[in-house]
Amino acid sequence: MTRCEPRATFFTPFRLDGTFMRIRSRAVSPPEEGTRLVDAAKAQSEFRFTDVTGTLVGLWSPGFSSAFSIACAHDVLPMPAYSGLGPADSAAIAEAARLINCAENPVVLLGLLASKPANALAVRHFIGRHLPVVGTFQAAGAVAAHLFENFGGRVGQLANQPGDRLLDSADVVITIGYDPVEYPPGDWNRNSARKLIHIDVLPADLDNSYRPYVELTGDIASTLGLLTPQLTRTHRSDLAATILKAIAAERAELSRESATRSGTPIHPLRLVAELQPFLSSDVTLCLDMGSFHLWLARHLYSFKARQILISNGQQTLGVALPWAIAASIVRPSEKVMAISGDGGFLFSAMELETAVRLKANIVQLVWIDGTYDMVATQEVIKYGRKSGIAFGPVDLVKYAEAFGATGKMIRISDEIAPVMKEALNHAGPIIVGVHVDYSDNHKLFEMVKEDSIH
Ligand SMILES: Cc1ncc(C[n+]2csc(CCOP(=O)(O)OP(=O)(O)O)c2C)c(N)n1
Ligand SMILES: [Mg+2]
Repeated sequence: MTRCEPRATFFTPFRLDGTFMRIRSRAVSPPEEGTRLVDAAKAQSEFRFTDVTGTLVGLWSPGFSSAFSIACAHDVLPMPAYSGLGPADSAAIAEAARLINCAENPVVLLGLLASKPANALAVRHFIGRHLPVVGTFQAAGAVAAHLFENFGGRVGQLANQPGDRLLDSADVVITIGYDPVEYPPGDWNRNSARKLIHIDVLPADLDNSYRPYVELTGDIASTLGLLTPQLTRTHRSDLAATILKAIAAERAELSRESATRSGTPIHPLRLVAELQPFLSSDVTLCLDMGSFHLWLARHLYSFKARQILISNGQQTLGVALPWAIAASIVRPSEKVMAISGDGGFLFSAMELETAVRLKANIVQLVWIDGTYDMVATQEVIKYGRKSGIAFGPVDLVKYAEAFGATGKMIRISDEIAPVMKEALNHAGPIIVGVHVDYSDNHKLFEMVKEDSIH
């Protein structure tokens, strides 16, 4: 703009359509009626976006207008003409393709960076070549709905999931955008002779249990863009097809059974089943850490990259509400849901003040059991008893009201859908509490491979 318009003496509206690597914008907060423009402009928020596609409109002001406006377009920060990693080495890509093509039973393990929207698109083409796939919690949403039958489910934290059976069966594992902290290799690949193909922006973090045979280091989407056309596989292996069929049957059975659980307090699987329809494509979900998060991370599906943001890899308690506030700023036209346990919620509950001040459209659901259950359950497994995990009752409705927010309780399972519907239509932050039945939580931690308990 500044290069092409320096001599113009007229106001010029302009429009730019495109995908923008980085955008910084400012906006005036809604002023009280009667506020002078100059005072209103003092309270501005700045927003930063990356990798956004859309339309930018502006008004270029000529030099003579500097007495009453800011002349020209603002100076822009100089951007590199080209930046980015580029694809991995072509010989390494060819070797990876050879290995995948001749593997008996290759399985893809998706990690956090696979759920970056640009990468997720390339991942979909890649796994569309008859490649069975599992994903860590952080890869949520990377597998599209039409590839669901290829998807063994989410894995992580404990090696006891249906997806772990699929991963275990592999003679070649292709990791994409995976960081060991998401699911330590010692938990899923200890003493294994299978070959690993590592596709990431960074070289592998080597470990006794993670020694890739081929490393494809570079931009993930462009690397997959070169690798996918070299694949010649025409169908899934019989072994993978059998495991995936069994997983699909278990999934169907679980969702049938979940929908019929109607006791009070409410069973986590009923909550998951009732929440699933609310995960429409215009909703972002931020999860805190705790037993509740294992129920959701394993059983709540998403087919949109970066729709479910999952706290794991030793993430700190209390992240859900602050994440939700941030998400509501970055995605102003979407509805944001946060889910926390009662313990984790109290770690950052004072941030409700921020949410109220920003009028953030957030539904914060809190699963109430009066304990730090994830710690309690693990204490019982390790030491045979629990200690220091209980805390007193908190009235979440009064807490919300004390901040000028709204609070609601879900008392029985038939209230889940109507209360959530009302909460999602509510303007501004709303806290929804629900008492949960954790009597099955020990099952979350059972059936773990002997050598992966730590
Ligand atoms: C800052 C911090 N302290 C401690 C932990 C360990 N931790 C993980 S889960 C958990 C309990 C969470 O309790 P709650 O939020 O009530 O969820 P629940 O397990 O009861 O579903 C704790 C203490 C942590 N992740 N972060
Ligand atoms: Mg709790």
